[in-house]
Amino acid sequence: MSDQLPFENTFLLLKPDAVQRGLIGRLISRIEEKGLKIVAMKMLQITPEQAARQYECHFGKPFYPSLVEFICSGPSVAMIIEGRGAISLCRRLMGSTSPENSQPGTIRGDYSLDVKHNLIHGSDSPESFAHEAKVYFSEEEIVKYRLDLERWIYYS
Ligand code: IDP
Ligand code: MG
Repeated sequence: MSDQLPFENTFLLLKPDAVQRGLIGRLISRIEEKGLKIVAMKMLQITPEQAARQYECHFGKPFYPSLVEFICSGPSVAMIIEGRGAISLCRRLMGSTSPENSQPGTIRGDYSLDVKHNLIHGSDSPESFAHEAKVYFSEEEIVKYRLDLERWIYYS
């Protein structure tokens, strides 16, 4: 159908607070249960250089130094996700940045109380995805495969 959103990839990062709070499995389940496909995934300790590349759009903002310090403060889980309209869909699954606006039912709305410790990062545009994915993954680390379930998830 022509009105369906295109398949696209997005970059998600389960931040150090998600790992420390034992929420890795729960948050990945939300992505899988929605029908999205994980095409790359790794746990890593983010370096200040990687953090600076990922968050270069926020350089100079008051919260930038504490954001970089936080994102490097413990292991994170980096993922690339594929699905129809995956970028905006994952942003909706994540919920708003600010705790006052993140709705119950979203990841941040259900599990976070703080603008900084908000558990998850997601690309906000195809350009951000292209930039962020390169910080953490090589092309060879992105796996191309079909889920047998796809015909039960997508109208074709
Ligand atoms: P997003 O993660 O919802 O895209 P951005 O505005 O891109 O939000 O901010 C990047 C990250 O910086 C946020 O997820 C949050 O961890 C942190 N951050 C944003 N605004 C503030 C703030 O006002 N104080 C402290 N940390 C902030
Ligand atoms: Mg952002």
